[in-house]
Amino acid sequence: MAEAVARLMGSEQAILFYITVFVRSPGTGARTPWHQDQKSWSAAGNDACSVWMSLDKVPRETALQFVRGSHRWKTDYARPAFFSTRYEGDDRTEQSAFPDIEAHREDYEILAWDMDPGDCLVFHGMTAHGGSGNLPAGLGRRSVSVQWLGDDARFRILPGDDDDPHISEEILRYGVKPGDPVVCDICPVVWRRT
Ligand SMILES: O=C(O)CCC(=O)C(=O)O
Repeated sequence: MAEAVARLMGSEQAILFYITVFVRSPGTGARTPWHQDQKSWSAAGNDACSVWMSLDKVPRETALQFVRGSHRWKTDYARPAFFSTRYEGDDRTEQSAFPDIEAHREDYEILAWDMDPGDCLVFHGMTAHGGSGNLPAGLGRRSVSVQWLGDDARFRILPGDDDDPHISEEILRYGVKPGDPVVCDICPVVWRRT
């Protein structure tokens, strides 16, 4: 996977940033809100991607969906509220509100695929995606999402609640400073072009 993503990013190296596991029990109706992964990453750069793999069969109707070309959007959209709560005084009005893709699906080119266990989707860190879930009765889903960084990705500190997962403090403890490549014991270079 490391070599594949490095080549797809056009990078000399692939740095393992973190791994997420999603477990939806059968009948889960909660859909994943539309979002751009990198808006909650304590790393920014064009060389950054996620690899999403399901361990179960994924029918297209409940698959993770993507807005084609959204990684090139020029607007800096706010991170939509995910599983977090906005608190009083949490004022981030400088960013435009994330578009309501679900209510205006016809305005976007939305892509999704049937997938077999082990199939992988690789997408840019800024590609808008969501809409998955809403599983029919009896069907569960276990998926793994692996976040990768490449040559130009740099460490940054995000406001508390946006840093999700909350790993910046840990990365700081490993000596990485804002503006540095995010390379340390917990974010290793897994593949390097020789
Ligand atoms: O599996 C899902 O529904 C969410 C996946 C996701 O948003 C991600 O991997 O970034």
